[in-house]
Amino acid sequence: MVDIQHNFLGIPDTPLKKADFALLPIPFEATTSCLTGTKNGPSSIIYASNYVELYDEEFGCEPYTCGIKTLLPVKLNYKSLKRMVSDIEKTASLYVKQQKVLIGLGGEHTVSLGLVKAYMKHLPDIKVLTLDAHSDMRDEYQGTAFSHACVARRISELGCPVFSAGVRSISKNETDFLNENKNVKVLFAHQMQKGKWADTLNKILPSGTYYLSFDVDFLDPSIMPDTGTPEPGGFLWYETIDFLKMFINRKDITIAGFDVVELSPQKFFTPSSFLAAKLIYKIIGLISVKQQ
Ligand SMILES: [Mn+2]
Repeated sequence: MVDIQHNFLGIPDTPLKKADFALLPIPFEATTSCLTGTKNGPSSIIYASNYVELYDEEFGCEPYTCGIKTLLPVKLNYKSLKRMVSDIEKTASLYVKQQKVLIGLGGEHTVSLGLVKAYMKHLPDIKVLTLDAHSDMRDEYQGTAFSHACVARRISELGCPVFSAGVRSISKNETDFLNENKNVKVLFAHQMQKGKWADTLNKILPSGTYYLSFDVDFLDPSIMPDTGTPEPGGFLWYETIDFLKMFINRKDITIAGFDVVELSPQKFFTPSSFLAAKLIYKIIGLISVKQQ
């Protein structure tokens, strides 16, 4: 048996004071539509992260030395979805106000609503970029306004600008909502297939402080099959990393926090969970190398 620690990357526990990053597992699953299992996302990613190489050959360093604190999972009260969102907000606020880069580990996409609410309290001018196969702009889905399919709409209703890219599944009603709302912008996947989409997307994104919400179904199902609602025509590893590099390295942009959501591991360890763990470590690396 391999001795797996319950810290992200298997690193020794880091005191919060010494950590720039705080990783918050949120095993929230209440409204998944197709493949279930997002509640197992955080534990599967943390397990897989034990096998991620700590040294990053691109950055020439071990980015974990910036300090990554793995927090205890958020306690969720399943009696009320609204209450669950506010529990996430309350827990996240504790770390956002200490200016930690908070990493939300989903769980289904609804968790982003609680996380963004926490950020808006402390950084009212924050903007949200969501990379997602779906626009998540429904007013209601399967009888609830707190469905994963409504999360971007709920976030936009908080008054913060929402930019969404990679979308390749959207309803007529959501399209009407987009056309009527100026603080929501979508770059569709079909508009990103030709040429340098990373450039195009960066031109759309104004300067400012951002919260990045990464739904793993942004990626192509060939490299990310373990997700609730997989959609063909997604994005591959290097093009995604190239975009993140351009975005995070921009001098006029700061990333205050991010989440990785919607992993539904069909087994405890899958290549998808390893990919998600490596993606999180890459984003940590990009943010911490930029800060130095
Ligand atoms: Mn999605």
